[in-house]
Amino acid sequence: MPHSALVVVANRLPIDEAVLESGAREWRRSPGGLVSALRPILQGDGTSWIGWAGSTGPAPDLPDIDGVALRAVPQSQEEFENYYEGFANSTIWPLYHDAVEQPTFHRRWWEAYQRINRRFAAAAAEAAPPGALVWVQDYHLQLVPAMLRELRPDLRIGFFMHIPFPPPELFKQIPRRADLLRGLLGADLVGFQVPGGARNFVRLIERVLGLRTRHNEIEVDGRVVHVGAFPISVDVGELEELARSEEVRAQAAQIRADLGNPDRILLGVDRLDYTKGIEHRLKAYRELLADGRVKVPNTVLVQVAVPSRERVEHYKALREKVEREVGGINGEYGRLGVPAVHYLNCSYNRAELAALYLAADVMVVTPLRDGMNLVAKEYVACRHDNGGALVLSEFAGAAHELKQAYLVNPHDLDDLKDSLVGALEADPSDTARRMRAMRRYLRTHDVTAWARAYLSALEFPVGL
Ligand code: ADQ
Repeated sequence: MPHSALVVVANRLPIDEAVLESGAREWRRSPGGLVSALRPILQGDGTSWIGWAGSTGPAPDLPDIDGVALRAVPQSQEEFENYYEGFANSTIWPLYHDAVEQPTFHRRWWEAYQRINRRFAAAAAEAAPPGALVWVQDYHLQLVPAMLRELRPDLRIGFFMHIPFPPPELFKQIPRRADLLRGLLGADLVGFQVPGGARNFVRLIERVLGLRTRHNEIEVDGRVVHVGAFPISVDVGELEELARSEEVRAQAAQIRADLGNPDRILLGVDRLDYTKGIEHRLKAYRELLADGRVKVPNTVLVQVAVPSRERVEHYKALREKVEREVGGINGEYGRLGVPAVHYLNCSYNRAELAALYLAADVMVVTPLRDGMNLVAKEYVACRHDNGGALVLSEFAGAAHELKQAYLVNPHDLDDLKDSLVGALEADPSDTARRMRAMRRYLRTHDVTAWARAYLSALEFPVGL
């Protein structure tokens, strides 16, 4: 039987509540991300999206968005603290990112994680028409596939992990490791960003659960679970069109002028997260200034760091450290009216981001570990002029694909400094050759190609 309905299950619904000038509130579709990826296929009867609306307390009634029914899953403040800030973002997130910060574990966090996962599974079971495909997203909801299969064995279930999946030596530290693996095995297809994540998962299934595996197939309860790598991407066409627009090009020129028309602009755009390597980047830049290899005002660094998970301890500490470092660099190397680092915490719309990308000579993407990193791909997608150079960490999933970037080990300060200088001083014909090759690759590996590859592997009839 063809599966015609699609139900997406993700921690967050693809909407934000906006407060209008009149004081009235309105729900708006969140820009970018998964929702744009899935828009072309989120059509047809029975299509829905299940997730949290963003505030604790009872679930709000929500309007349909682009014909997709939105169903909010509620959570209390205490559940938010234990499930989201606790188990998801203080146990799983650091552990899956090479434990670059110390993961912590509390039994009450795990209990809340189970409870919320069960609530999501129940909501999906209620929303899904017979034989539908339910696509569960990310590390917040690893128990949902098995819980949902128990409630609705008629469904086809997919799971996609947006963040890295760690090697067995690390994963095995989690006190409830077998439960997590069994949760994921409820899916028909478990997708990861890169082949290494898929390999780690299969090895763990053998070692922790002792199940038989063959290549990327796992036999469990008389079913076969498929495992694979599906690198996510961006809407290349949309970004390129935006970046080509008169308005964005003018905005890019204005940004350069506002910065005092320096010879070279370095740019970092990240969520303020300890996995993104912001501190390492600042340290490298500071040493380059100290060595005299980079000089203000010829060169400036713009670092956009949008705060996230602000109540979690590691994030508070990071924000303070980054602010202190930026203050130190500007105190030492800035001039009146010309800071060495322009540090911005605001959130930008797509056009503003595209203008920043167009204005930047060197994009610095140096995470210590990252599932994919969409910023790197967005930068390439926007550079229709084949201008600009991308400095990219080997530890970002994107490095497996964007091989012509200036690849760097962000843990090695000298390598980071040399790569930054290499990119700053590169011959324009070399940077253009690299950019052209990366753009050629991305054009055929955009976000629609990602969704199509994943859903075809699940035998979902994709009209893409
Ligand atoms: P994130 O860790 O959030 O995603 P990333 O892939 O870089 O990291 O995506 C960030 C997104 O936020 C980008 O689309 C970027 O444009 C946007 N953004 C950043 N700063 C912004 C700002 N100031 N204003 C507006 N928008 C901003 C997780 C994983 C990644 C994986 C993605 C998708 O950690 O590894 O690539 O999911 O699977």
